[in-house]
Amino acid sequence: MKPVVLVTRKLPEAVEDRLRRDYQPRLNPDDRLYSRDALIEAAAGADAIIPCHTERFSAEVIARLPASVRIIANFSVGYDHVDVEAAKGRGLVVTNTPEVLSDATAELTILLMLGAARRAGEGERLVRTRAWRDWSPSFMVGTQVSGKRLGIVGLGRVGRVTARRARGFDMEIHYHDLQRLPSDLEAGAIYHPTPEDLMPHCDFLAFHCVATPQTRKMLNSDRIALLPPGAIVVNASRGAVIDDEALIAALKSGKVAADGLDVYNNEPDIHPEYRELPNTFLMPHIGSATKETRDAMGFRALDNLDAFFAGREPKDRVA
Ligand code: 8YV
Repeated sequence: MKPVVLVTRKLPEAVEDRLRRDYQPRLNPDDRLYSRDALIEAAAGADAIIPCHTERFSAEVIARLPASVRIIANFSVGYDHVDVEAAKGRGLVVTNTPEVLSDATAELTILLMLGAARRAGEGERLVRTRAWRDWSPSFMVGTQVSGKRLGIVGLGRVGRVTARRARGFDMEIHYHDLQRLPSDLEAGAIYHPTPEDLMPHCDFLAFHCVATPQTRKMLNSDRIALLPPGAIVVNASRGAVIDDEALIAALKSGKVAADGLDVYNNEPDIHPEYRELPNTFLMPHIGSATKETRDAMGFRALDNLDAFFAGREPKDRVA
């Protein structure tokens, strides 16, 4: 008997085709969002779940999952939506989809840097609303990206691709991570052992770290105060790493010239002031949203499922 797999969201066609071939999938063709209770109900009799970051597996949800469920094979690299300790406690295997989305997420980060620095949101709004009337040497003057210093928090797989792309703009790369990387991975990036050491070197600051209790509100008012005046902040990791009130105050005062955000606290009900400010460049959590990457994420989740049901260790096991 093929294992039963609950798939919480509509996945790319090629991924769903493979699911139909190898499993008994419970698909979600209308892509409706499951409530917590509906998710638990839909998992009845399932052997596995493929969720996205839109489903939260708190300790309470994990405790209520039917005993038949043995693996959560996430369609995401981030797994902060899963209480990993609770999963381990129940003997549930958890996997993620690293590597395959690094290029797409780094591309989006570069877009955020360019969009925020060159005021792309403002410019687009001006043209679209027919409010563009004139041109002058002082019109829509932004911040040049080329040759500036980019500070990266978390020089992991995505951070390193962002660094490579940014070098194409002759940027000098600085980084903070829990540990200094070997020099072949650093590729000339300058290590700072604490976020406080990193901040003064960031004309641009990009987050590529995971959301944990330790990184929650990592960008707070004390650290913003250490940034050079007119720094630009971008985030394509998780909203939790930013203290929204502190960043909004800095965007208003000009201490931070602009930000580019793809991820937020409490998505999609983001802090309303981000929408009101002119110097924010805002994307709706689309870091990995390319056809190539979404296919690859699905296949990677299925590779993990295939290994698990063949009695092998899934490659991307995180619990
Ligand atoms: C996805 C992401 O869009 O993989 C992640 O961690 O944040 C995004 O790339 C989303 O999480 C898919 O579930």
